[in-house]
Amino acid sequence: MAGSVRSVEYEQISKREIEREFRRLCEQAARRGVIGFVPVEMVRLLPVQSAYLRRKLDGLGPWSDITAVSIGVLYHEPEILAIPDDWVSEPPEDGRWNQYARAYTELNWLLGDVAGQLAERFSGVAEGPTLEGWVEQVKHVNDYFPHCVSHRAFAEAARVGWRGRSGLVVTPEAGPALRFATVFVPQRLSSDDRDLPGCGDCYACLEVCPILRPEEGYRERCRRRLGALGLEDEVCGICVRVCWEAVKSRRIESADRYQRIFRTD
Ligand code: B12
Ligand code: SF4
Ligand code: SF4
Repeated sequence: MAGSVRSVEYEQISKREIEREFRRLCEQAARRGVIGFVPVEMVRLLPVQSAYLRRKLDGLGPWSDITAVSIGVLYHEPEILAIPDDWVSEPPEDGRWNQYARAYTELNWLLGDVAGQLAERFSGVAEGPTLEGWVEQVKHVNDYFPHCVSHRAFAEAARVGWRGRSGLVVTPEAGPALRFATVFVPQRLSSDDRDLPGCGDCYACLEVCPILRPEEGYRERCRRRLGALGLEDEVCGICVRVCWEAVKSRRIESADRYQRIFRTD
């Protein structure tokens, strides 16, 4: 648990205050962010992840009082445009794809820092964006699950975005072109509701990726591809790129409707 929990134990935490602090941290990093709230007990988790979370939040107070704050930090447009927009088995020689790999590493670092600072400030507990120093030990994708909670489960429940056909959480503001972390705070805060358009009749991600067959369990094959591509970090992201394009092309309406994005560039 971060910081001196007891010192602010009886202070009321407000959503606006958390949002303000998150906005400040995003501005400092010249990145854009999205945020949402959901009581932790309203989120459906794999049993193994639920057990992990209960251990992690032990001491934070009654389960029914804990709120998950889902935070997302967006990629810059050139970083997403560095991903190929069609299927390729090997990276093109121009090395451009690594711009996305480097942004991935930067966002992981940034989100870890932002989540840690929010946890410190609001007497909470941070779940970082990824499992650092683990990849080498993973032999199967299932090895990840007992050691983390799904940020997508919280982002989806907090209505930050909808669950796309790709399995990714898709936001009206940036499609899936963002990374998530979650901060758990010891106070029950209400979740905002908002209409999310959903995938509609789009199938772009399923059309572009031969691995992405949700009904056939794509996860392990995707994991192997990320390693095999040999980029500067374990990424691919073609599904992210095509979805970003798909959402962007119908974003005119959403951009006006959704105000939660923190514009800093
Ligand atoms: C393991 C992992 C992978 C694995 C496995 C795939 C996966 N996503 O599960 C591999 C290596 C393949 C992978 C690939 C990718 N990943 Co990944 N990955 C993770 C990681 C570390 C854990 C995900 C996890 O816990 N999955 C468990 C599953 C089961 O969770 P879930 O699908 O959300 O299901 C939940 C609910 O639906 C519900 N549920 C589902 N089934 C059931 C059944 C029962 C009985 C119950 C009760 C509940 C339940 O509970 C589940 C668990 O909470 C997260 C980081 C994190 N801590 O969240 C990133 C994360 C999911 N990855 C991410 C990304 C971007 C990618 C890639 C694009 C790689 C890249 N960066 O280029 C690809 C995309 C693949 C895809 N189309 O989804 C982002 C997603 C961002 C977004 N917009 O959604 C995350 C959130 C990282 C981050 N910090 O932002 N990833
Ligand atoms: S590409 Fe289209 S179908 Fe796939 S997740 Fe994005 S909006 Fe949904
Ligand atoms: S990240 Fe995985 S699911 Fe997405 S396009 Fe690449 S191989 Fe397919």
